Amino acid sequence: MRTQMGIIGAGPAGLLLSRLLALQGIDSVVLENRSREYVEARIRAGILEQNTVDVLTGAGMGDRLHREGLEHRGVYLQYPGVRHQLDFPALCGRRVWVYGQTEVVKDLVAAQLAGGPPLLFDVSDVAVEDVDTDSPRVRFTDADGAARVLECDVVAGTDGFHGPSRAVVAEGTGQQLWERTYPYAWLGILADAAPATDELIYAWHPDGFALHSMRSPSVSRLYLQVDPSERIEDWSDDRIWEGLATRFALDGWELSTGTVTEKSILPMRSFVSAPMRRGRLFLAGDAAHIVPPTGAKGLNLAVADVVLLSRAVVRLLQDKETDLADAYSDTALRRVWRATHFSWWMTSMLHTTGDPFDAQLQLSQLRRVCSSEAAARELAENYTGLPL
Ligand code: RFL
Ligand code: PHB
Repeated sequence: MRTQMGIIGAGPAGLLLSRLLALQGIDSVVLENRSREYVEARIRAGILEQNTVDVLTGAGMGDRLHREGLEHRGVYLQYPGVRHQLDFPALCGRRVWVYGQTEVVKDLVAAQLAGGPPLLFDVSDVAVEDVDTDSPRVRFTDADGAARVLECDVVAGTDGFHGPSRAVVAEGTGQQLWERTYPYAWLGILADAAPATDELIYAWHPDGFALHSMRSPSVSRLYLQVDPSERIEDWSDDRIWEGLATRFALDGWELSTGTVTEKSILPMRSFVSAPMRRGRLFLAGDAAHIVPPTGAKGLNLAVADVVLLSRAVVRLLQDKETDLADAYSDTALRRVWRATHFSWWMTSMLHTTGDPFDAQLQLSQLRRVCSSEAAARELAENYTGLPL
């Protein structure tokens, strides 16, 4: 097999990259080691920046998003006795959308399978070779067990945090890694319950952080800060609802409850690797960086990476110019570090540590964001996404 761009991983980064390149006349093949059902059922992020919505719309992926997505003009920040709304359009002229990552992936997979570039599920043994030459290749075993070779001009490692591409970049470059593991985790549930709020609530509470999000007018997505050593088996639905009710408590307001359809515990970490390129292999999305979910940035960063990468690849393959490819890693990493700082800052402000001094600093910061337009604007600009 031969293609211009070999793409490893059919998460949002790989699928969108394939789509953006196809629109520019560049062919690609996407290789995914999981099944279509698995990829479409994975519950992850829920908030799209305005930039992400614009990119998806420009790529012809906006129909269902505009029909079913929920446009939000802000979020609530809560601490005991106070629930304060941040009005994003007033603060920075931008908004965000609630539309699950699973829905973005379903839309992209459907477009790809309806006449888009090849997308192969259930492949295994993916290995990238010769990335320091102009003709890299990807070896893999297809779903029928046959050994295959994909000859490429360029390869994208969009294979997430556990994929093989980052290690290939590390071998040939003096790769640098930065990492922070946080002493908290999120217990997340999906529930058949109409959200009791019009916009997301980020709540600080002495028992720990809680987040009220949603997926639709009838489905709520809720999170509780827990210790990373907690086991999901020890959290009955009643215990989760009680924890949520305590942390979101506010006079005159009541949480809606319903059947819990999914629950899991997610670790929280920050991770950045540089460079995001070795020769003709380019990393994008979670393959190169992870942020804790408090800033809602993971999926949006993956989209920002592939917008840059698609421009660099078009210029490299069509104009035979290397400038954008050479600038890709540094340009992407500047945005990655901004999102890494914002996500760390939101995480640090909202998660209790058990230290009373930390708690006073957090409450002081929250009061500041809720009373100073300058402080609120800083949060709003970062949350809604800085211009691409
Ligand atoms: P993805 O989505 O992980 O996609 C990578 C794809 O590569 C495939 N793959 C391979 N394919 C072929 N061969 C191999 N050897 C392969 N190894 C892996 C994988 O099966 C997968 O299909 O990365 P991408 O595209 O960069 O997208 C990034 C986003 O998925 C991610 O940043 C966010 O979902 C992060 N994240 C969250 N972000 C938020 O903003 N809010 C959230 O609530 C939120 N929840 C989450 C999350 C990430 C999670 N992970 C990764 C553990 C919850 C979870 C559980
Ligand atoms: C979600 O809806 O899953 C979600 C929303 C906002 C976040 C993290 C996750 O900051």
